[in-house]
Amino acid sequence: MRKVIYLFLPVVVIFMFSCTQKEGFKKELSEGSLKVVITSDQPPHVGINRWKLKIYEDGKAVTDAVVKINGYMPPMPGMPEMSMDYPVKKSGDYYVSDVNLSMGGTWQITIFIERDGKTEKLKFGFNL
Ligand SMILES: [Cu+2]
Repeated sequence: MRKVIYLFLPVVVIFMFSCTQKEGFKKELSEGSLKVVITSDQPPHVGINRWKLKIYEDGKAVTDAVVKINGYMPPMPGMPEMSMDYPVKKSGDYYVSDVNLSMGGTWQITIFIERDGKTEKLKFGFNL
C-alpha cells in the first residue's frame, strides 16, 4: 500500500504544479449577454503577454467574432499617450493575442468584439 502512495505522490505534485502555473492571470468581463474570459500563464508584466480569450453569449461559446485588442496608456510626465492595437488570432474555440505591454504604468485595455455588424467594447485596466 505504501508503495502505491510513493508511486502516485510525484504525479499529484506535478499535477498541482501545472495547475497553479496555468493560471497566472484570469479576468472576466461582461457586457449585456456577452462574457469574455481572459487567461494567461503569467500575471500582466512588461513585455509580451500571451492572452487567451474565450467569448460567450448567453453561456454559449462565440467562435465567429472579429476580435481586436487595444492597449492605451494615458500621457505621463514627459511622455505622450500611447495607443497600440494587438493582432488577435482565432484558435479553435478561443482567441489568442500577444499583448505587448511595453512599459510600466497605467494600462487601459479595450476588447472589441464585432459580430453581425455590431461592435461591443469591454474594458478593464491595471497598473504595471
Ligand atoms: Cu507611458
